[in-house]
Amino acid sequence: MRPGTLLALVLVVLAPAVGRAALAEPPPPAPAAAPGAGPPAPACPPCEPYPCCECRKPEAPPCPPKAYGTQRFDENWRPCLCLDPCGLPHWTDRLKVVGLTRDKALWASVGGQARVRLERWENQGFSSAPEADDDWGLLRVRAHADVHLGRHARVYAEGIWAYQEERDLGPRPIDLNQGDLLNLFAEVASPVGALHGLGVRVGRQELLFGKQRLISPLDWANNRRTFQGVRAWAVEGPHRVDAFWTRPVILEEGTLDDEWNEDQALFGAYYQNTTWTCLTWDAYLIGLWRERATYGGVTEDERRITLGARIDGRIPGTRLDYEAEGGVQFGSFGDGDVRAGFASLVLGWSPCWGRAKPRLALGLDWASGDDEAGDQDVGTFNQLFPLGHAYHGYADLVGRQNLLAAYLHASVEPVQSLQLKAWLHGFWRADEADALYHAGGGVQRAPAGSTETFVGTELDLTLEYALGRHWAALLGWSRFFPGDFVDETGAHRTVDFLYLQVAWTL
Ligand SMILES: [Ca+2]
Ligand SMILES: [Ca+2]
Repeated sequence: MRPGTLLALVLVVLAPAVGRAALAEPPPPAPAAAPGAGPPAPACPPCEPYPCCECRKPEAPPCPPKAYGTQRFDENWRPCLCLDPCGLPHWTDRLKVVGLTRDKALWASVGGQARVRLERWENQGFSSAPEADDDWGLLRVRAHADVHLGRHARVYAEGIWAYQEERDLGPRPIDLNQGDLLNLFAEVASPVGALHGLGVRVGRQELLFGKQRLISPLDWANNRRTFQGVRAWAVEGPHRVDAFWTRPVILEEGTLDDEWNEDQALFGAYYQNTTWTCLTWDAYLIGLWRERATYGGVTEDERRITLGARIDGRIPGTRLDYEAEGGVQFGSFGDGDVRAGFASLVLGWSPCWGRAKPRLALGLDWASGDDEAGDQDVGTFNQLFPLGHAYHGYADLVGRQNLLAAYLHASVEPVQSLQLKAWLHGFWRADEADALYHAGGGVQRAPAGSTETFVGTELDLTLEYALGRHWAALLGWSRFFPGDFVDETGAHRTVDFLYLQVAWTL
């Protein structure tokens, strides 16, 4: 793709977004102050220390929901069902509560998303080969229908069409899908938002747990990840437990040809506790059975259990927040044992410096590696099905396996809905006998006898702009500076990644 073509594509992508800016829905009117209620609240709330920790009180679900969900089937539009459709804030909201019978006992919610991304790479794979400099476009469209039968049953269907253009080395499996089902499930459950209840969901379904470190629909990929099986849950006030048994779905580029992977099973139980306003915590057990998995050149059947926990909170009386997650993995690999683990810590500070909502954070990660290749004992952590893109640099050169990593992060919001973010990462191999893995979990670079552990540093800069609930734009640049290990084991050019993404969601 020539630079002129790229620029034209950018303009085509941006034009509707800019045009829509003028036509965007007006902000909802400020509620009129009741007589004697005093002056209206300032537009920008004062920055104060985080309040004391209290028991969380149940809140009535809002209409419309505050935001569209990463998984669209998690959105709760029922509170809008009995309102005057003409009174809903945006015309697209009327598509969320379409009565199919006069009494609306049968009703549907429809929606979707169109997303385009342009990517420009230099020195892919640390190489100076001709195809290492490349640019391409990605386009995908998703559409869903959520049909409710009374208060306790629904059928949810979501399709995807994903397309890639101009990649010299051809499309990757995560790029293409000429029409397939991301979700198709039937569900019987207590009403959404009920304080106590049970539910069960059967069919093809996306999965997302915690902060997506281990299980995620991987929204960054053009072709999202999905699973097929059964999930059941129980909710009792602030306690929720989910149990699931699924197989991952193999993405194929043809129409309606995605099928579950009979060689793999993902199952487990995930508990979430939201008792307190200042912290939430989760605990989980996840099993992954894989036929013919490969570690260190050895292929065997893998039986791996992950036992983990996560805590996420704010420290009352300060502007400090934290998040920690960790776990152990055990099981078998052929006749050998699996012994692995991971830990992740994030410490954040949101100082009261002006109105730009600054935040500074420090992150540390460890994921175990293997200390001896070629045998059947595995020490390599298995990152399972993560949103790898979110954690170890946006160039996706590093994954959560055999890894020591640290990063510094800063973000500001100079004007409303515009966010500037920066990260500086450092990466090391946890064990010198094991490989460097990429964000997809595969081997990025074999150890090749190197005793160097320093993999490199990466600088990530992003500019995010959201226009209401519907438009979102993302401009980003990443540069990866190879370290001693990459230098010693092959091509070692500095990698650049520039991208622009625009999405419209309804
Ligand atoms: Ca397909
Ligand atoms: Ca080993």
